[in-house]
Amino acid sequence: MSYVDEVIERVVKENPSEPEFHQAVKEVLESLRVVVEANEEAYRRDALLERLVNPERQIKFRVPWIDDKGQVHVNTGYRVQFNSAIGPYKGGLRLHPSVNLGIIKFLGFEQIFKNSLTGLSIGGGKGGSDFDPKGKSDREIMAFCQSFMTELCKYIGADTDVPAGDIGTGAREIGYMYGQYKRIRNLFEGVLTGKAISYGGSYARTEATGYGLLYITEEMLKCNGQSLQGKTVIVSGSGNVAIYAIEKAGQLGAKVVTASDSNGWVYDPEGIDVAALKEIKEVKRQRLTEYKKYRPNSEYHEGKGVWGVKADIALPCATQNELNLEDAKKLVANGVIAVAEGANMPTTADATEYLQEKGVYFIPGKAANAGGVATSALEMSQNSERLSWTFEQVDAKLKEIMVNLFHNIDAAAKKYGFDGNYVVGANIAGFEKVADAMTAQGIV
Ligand code: NDP
Ligand code: 2IT
Repeated sequence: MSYVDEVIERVVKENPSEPEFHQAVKEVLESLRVVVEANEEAYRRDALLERLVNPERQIKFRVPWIDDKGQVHVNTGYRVQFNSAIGPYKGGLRLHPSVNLGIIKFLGFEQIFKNSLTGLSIGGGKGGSDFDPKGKSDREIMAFCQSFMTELCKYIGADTDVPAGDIGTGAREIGYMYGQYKRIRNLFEGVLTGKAISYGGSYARTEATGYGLLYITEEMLKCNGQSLQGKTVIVSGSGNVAIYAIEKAGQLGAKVVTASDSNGWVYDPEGIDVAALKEIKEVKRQRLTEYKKYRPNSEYHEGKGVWGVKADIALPCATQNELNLEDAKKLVANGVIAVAEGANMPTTADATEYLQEKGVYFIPGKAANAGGVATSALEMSQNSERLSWTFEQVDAKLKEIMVNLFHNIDAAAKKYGFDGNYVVGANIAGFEKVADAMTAQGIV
């Protein structure tokens, strides 16, 4: 059996009930087959792939907190410190009832390659909790965040592990967690990113994932003789990534006609009103049903449905496995030319394969949404030098990073004979730097 197949088999056997982790490992290792075969003897001797798929450390802890009625709740907290070969662990904290160890491991594993692709010095990690922030008061959110950080603060630090936002964790949660970290550790340091500007946050971090997604999409289209100008775009989600993807798509001349949340979706034929979306989601924290009040000509539908809307480009920006084979068939039938993943692994494996077979340009999340973590690394740099760069400076660096990233994955795909396969390109380009660093650092 080939080395890649052996390791995939072991991962499935040794990590039962973690389907998302298996999915992520399979996709990456399948892509690496050609590189692994070329170095098989050394990699096998050093157990490089076994070390790559085993987190350096995984922490699981109890998070007790008290609700507004005095009832105590207990959630589970996680931090998976996956790989520190090229820098301190870096990756977000997800707060969502679906969180379990397998979800955090899939996200942490993806983060290794994503962070490597940014070209910056950051290793891979991820964390979170099965806590559900929906419907909680500010005080309850604070109680949870403080309890969560009371334990997490023992394992993180500005040069050790630097968490950030993800689903359910935005500026409010980062603020409460930062306050508790500082209080316990007595350190004012860049231990979290996605902070508000008033205490060490970076301009453009809020916008970075969505903006970066459009910068790389635009560059990819440009290199294939196309552009975003005049294109119709469908977006899923209505959170941090979706909102700023919609905003930047509009600035680059495209029209986004959909957004969604976990209850339903909106179709706005004149283009999604970003100011209305921000007010509903960022300020009032309401459901998308409210959107029609701002835009009477729009439609609201319960359930799932954005992938059935006719468009040129699809940007899944909500969650894992939200775009399946059936959805991919609809996209192709409707003439979609490009799919770029704002979320982490939103496209199922069979859907990805189908889209690629049909000639749809496909940029995987670890490349397409890397602008968020890249800007987090820029926030770390600013914190280290105790200076703050302007919005324009950070945005220009973000754009440069995304353009370079596209050319790196494109070149890696071409080098190994997979021209235009950005999945293979991203996995290989991300892996090479990490593998070199792991080899140089010996068996650790
Ligand atoms: P938010 O919490 O801000 O928004 C998430 C959005 O996705 C909401 O509209 C939410 O709807 C929807 N959603 C979440 N879970 C589900 C689900 N199970 N089914 C349907 N809809 C769902 O998160 P972000 O925008 O930050 O994250 C979105 C994706 O982007 C995630 O995959 C995340 O890992 C990834 N990502 C985020 C980065 C960042 O910087 N924030 C960076 C790179 C990737 P509802 O509110 O109803 O739950
Ligand atoms: O998935 C991701 O890359 C993030 N949630 C952002 C991580 C970060 O450290 O900014």
